[in-house]
Amino acid sequence: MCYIYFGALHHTTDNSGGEMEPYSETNQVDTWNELTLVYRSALKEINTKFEILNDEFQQVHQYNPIEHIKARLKTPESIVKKLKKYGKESTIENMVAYVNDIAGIRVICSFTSDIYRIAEMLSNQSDIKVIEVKDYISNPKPSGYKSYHMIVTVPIFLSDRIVDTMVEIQIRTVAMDFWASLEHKINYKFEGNVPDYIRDELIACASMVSLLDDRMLSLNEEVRKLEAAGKNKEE
Ligand code: 0O2
Repeated sequence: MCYIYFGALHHTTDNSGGEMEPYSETNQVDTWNELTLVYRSALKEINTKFEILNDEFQQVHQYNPIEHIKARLKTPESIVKKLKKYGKESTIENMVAYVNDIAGIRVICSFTSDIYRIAEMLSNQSDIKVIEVKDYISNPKPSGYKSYHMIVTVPIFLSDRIVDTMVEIQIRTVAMDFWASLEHKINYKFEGNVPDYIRDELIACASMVSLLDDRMLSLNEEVRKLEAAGKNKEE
């Protein structure tokens, strides 16, 4: 049997905890298929974790912090493009070593406060290893982009080994997602050369998104306070 060695950040052990040997001359198609199986499994694991947290929230607090979840595997074309951007050759070893977002999951929340709550709950799970956090909510990108990014690994239990597999998680509000989707489409349309006045308008819209998120959060908190006061009166 051949084993795939998933590079430094994708730690591979056999089921008794022993280290596996790096692979040498494996058929590239088999390797690719095995890799995508592992990344797809990692997406399923993380997706389930978020669903469980959402269900528990519903039970305990009577509301769902997560509006919806989108998961995707990066296409081979996008992987090659990213490797080119990093000045790396398009090999499977480089893809595993340098492309952190082959498996990507986007979690859309109702309110900014939910983003931090959900991120913390996931980070505290014992099988999750947080590799990197980028908080573009506290520190938005110059484009106006806001989102909370985490790179984590999750163990995938195969028949004969455990593979710690990397997943990029982006957590954002509905409003942030709306902005990011349009901005992404505009950038794509203009191939990165967006006219200044459109760029400025996008930055202005990003400020409005932040304002909207803040006001919706305050509104929600006010309603919950009234609900709690109503319940206290009944008791
Ligand atoms: P795709 O097709 O969405 O996956 P990296 O690009 O990963 O080498 P970087 O830029 O430091 O390094 O990573 P970062 O900041 O964590 O961003 C990764 C992803 O966040 C991007 O993936 C986008 O999905 C999203 N993102 C980051 N900045 C912006 C932005 O200004 N606007 C929008 N709409 N999305 C952004 P990819 O690989 O670029 O693309």
